[in-house]
Amino acid sequence: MSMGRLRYSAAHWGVYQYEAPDGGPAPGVFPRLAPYAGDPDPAPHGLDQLDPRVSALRVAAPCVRRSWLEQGPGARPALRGREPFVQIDWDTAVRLVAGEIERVRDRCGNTAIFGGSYGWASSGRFHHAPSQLHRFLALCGGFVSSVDSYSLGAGSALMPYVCGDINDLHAAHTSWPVLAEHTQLFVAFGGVPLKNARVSWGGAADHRTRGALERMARAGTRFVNVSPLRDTLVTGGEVEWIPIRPNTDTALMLALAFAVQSDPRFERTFIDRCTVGYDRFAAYLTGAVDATPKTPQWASRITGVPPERIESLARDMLGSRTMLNVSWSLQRAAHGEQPFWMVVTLAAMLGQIGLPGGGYGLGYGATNGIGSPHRRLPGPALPRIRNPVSDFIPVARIADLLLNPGEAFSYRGRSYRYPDIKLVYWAGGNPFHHHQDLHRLEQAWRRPETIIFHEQYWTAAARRADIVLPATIALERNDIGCATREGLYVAMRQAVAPYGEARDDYAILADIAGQLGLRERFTEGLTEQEWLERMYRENARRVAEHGIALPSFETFWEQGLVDLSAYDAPQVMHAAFRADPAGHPLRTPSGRIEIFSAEIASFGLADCPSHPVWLEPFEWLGSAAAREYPLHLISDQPPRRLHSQLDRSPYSQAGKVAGREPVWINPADAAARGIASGDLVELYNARGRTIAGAVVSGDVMPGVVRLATGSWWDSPDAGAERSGNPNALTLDRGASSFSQGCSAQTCLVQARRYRGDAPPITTDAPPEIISR
Ligand SMILES: Nc1nc2c(c(=O)[nH]1)N[C@H]1C(S)=C(S)[C@@H](COP(=O)(O)OP(=O)(O)OC[C@H]3O[C@@H](n4cnc5c(=O)[nH]c(N)nc54)[C@H](O)[C@@H]3O)O[C@H]1N2
Ligand SMILES: Nc1nc2c(c(=O)[nH]1)N[C@H]1C(S)=C(S)[C@@H](COP(=O)(O)OP(=O)(O)OC[C@H]3O[C@@H](n4cnc5c(=O)[nH]c(N)nc54)[C@H](O)[C@@H]3O)O[C@H]1N2
Ligand SMILES: [Mo]
Repeated sequence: MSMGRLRYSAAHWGVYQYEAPDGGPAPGVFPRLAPYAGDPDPAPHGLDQLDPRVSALRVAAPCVRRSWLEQGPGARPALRGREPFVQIDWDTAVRLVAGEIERVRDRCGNTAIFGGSYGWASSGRFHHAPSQLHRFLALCGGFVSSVDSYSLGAGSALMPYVCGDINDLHAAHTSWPVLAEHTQLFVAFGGVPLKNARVSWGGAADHRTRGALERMARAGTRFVNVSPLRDTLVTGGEVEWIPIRPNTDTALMLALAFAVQSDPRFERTFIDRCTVGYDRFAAYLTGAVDATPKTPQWASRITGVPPERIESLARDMLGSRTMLNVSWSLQRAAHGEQPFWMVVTLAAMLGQIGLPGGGYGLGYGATNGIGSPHRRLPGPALPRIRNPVSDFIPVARIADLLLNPGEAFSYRGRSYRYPDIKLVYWAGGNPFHHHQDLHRLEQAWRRPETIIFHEQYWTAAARRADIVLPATIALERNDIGCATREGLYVAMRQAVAPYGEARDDYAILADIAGQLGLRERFTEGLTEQEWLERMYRENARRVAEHGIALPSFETFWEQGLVDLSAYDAPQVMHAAFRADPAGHPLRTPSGRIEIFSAEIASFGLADCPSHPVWLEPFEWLGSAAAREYPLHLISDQPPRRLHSQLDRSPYSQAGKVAGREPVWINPADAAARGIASGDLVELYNARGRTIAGAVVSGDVMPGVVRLATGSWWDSPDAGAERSGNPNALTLDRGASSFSQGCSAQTCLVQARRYRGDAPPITTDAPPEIISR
């Protein structure tokens, strides 16, 4: 076969390139993926996308759960995930789904359809599965949606009251090169985990975070990592590690603030010009209102950090150009609003917000995009259709929604009710990965009459659906790749023929729309290629308003990449605001940073009051529950995959221990339990049990265990979950009644060595499928 030309594809892990065979994609012809040559630090995760061990788990044809097919909607819901599927043809599948939408809509109305469909899906601006589904369901009369994300539930709800919209703030972060030049002290609460900067939503193009940290270290920046885990900040140079009890960062920051305001060098110029409400907060800080001064001694008892360490760190912060960073994980916890609010408050007290290299960061390292020097420009987007249904849930309240129809919940100071859901329709996410306390979700999952999934793979969620429709992967279709502030447009040309009978989500929904008499409105009469051209051209017009001329669509499609790095513009967060607070106000009620929020005060919430405070987490190492469950479980993002995606790939599997996800445990905690590296370990609490493989390491502090998310949920019976999945253990409770955000990082467990034969993994092959 003669080799053709270089082509590209974008995945969340990175951009990949390959030689396209002449004659185009054909069945059985697989190009060899290589990292994009322009990437200084490529991520290997995406290289396995076409590996046969990954493809073996593809959904090959439309399938229906047997009882549902034989007895109709609602039949034997407890058998979801526990009985065979029946393979059907596409025409039947399209008729079944269309008929089910009509049935539920006519009987119960559109508020009985849940279409939130949360999840990362794949890269590609056109074939973005949740966006396609939302457009389709909006045309069908609407759906119950979800707001916010698992990533930033508490943080994104809070920030508009404190310093602005979270997406605007992310795009405004001070660029890495500016930090290398100016930052003397970088204090990271939760680290800057390089493993997390492997990905960017939509496609990391140049992995810059490792190089950025190394440049800072060489330039002499001093790094302090405040984290239960040492390895979350690696710079190639020295890093001081301050181990901290999980979920107590707000107490530490309060004590740092206490020490700062007692220091003679403390001065209020920035606070008086650029913030509101400091005095209300200060009355709490000093104990004037509650007789508890938030001293280093006070915080030391909560955090485990010695008081002298707190005092010296506060002194150093005042004496240096200091950047304070919080990882997103800090707010994915009970009262997760508080550490985000408090880091802004502490940075305001240091007075360096808006100065190069100083101020605060919300998640340097959480994804590759934070700190990018590329300009924030509009990207190609699928036009939206307004959803006629206004009912919604905060995204992490899915189990509550299904279990408690009609019940009230509060969100951002208002009260709402959960609608009564009969039909769940999902494309591009994996709730049996992302949700907490998955045993509880298993119960909730029995409530709807019908659950429809579009999936590429036999994930735990697909296995628990009634109707499963096989979707193509990004390499099997044409698309445009573009991630915010990654500086690259990628012509994602189809590289391989679709697997089995898989179809694009767009094509599937177009056919169902056709059955419902909505095809023209859904497709607007355009083919895939016409959509791509339209989205590209519309975007080129918007980009032109920023003074940047994109090449024609034809040129883009032919050359494969458009590189915008010539337009890079390193920036300093809040510089314009600092220079002229009245002329460049923040998007907050007062236009300033709100250390005290009158609006949040008006909600009257005990679990999210008017200024940052220390509130005890629901469960933590300082609570009574720690006597029975003395280990705090950190379920962080997995280094070798994105969430549950590609868990069965060789690259992800190479990270397993004894065939399970590794659990990291401190040598003292391991010794006390007779656990050695390589052993199977059972982690348990009152909510569940899971079996993981031990890694004994001093990189995790005593009293803490780490088990990354994303091993494929494997719970076929009443025994322990088999793959090492932390969501067998986590707590399904909103971070607060204000945000209802995901609070996965608040979780206590106990551990013991697993004795006896470990039960086999059952998710390595598709479920049983019978033909009619
Ligand atoms: N314990 C604990 N739990 C957590 C977290 C934690 O820190 N701790 N983190 C949370 C966070 S921050 C997040 S963002 C969530 C992530 O949760 P998700 O985003 O739901 O996880 P993914 O595994 O990325 O799921 C995406 C699914 O979409 C499918 N898919 C990909 N492309 C397509 C497509 O084109 N079409 C269709 N139909 N399907 C497609 C993939 O096969 C995959 O199953 O997890 C959350 N869960
Ligand atoms: N490789 C890879 N990268 C990813 C993802 C992935 O699945 N795989 N997912 C992406 C997504 S969707 C998101 S939202 C981001 C999430 O980004 P984050 O939320 O920042 O990521 P985590 O890995 O959950 O947590 C980072 C670190 O925070 C620390 N930490 C946890 N709890 C505490 C605490 O109470 N106090 C302190 N001081 N530190 C704590 C732990 O050391 C942990 O390793 O990551 C993104 N990046
Ligand atoms: Mo996330």
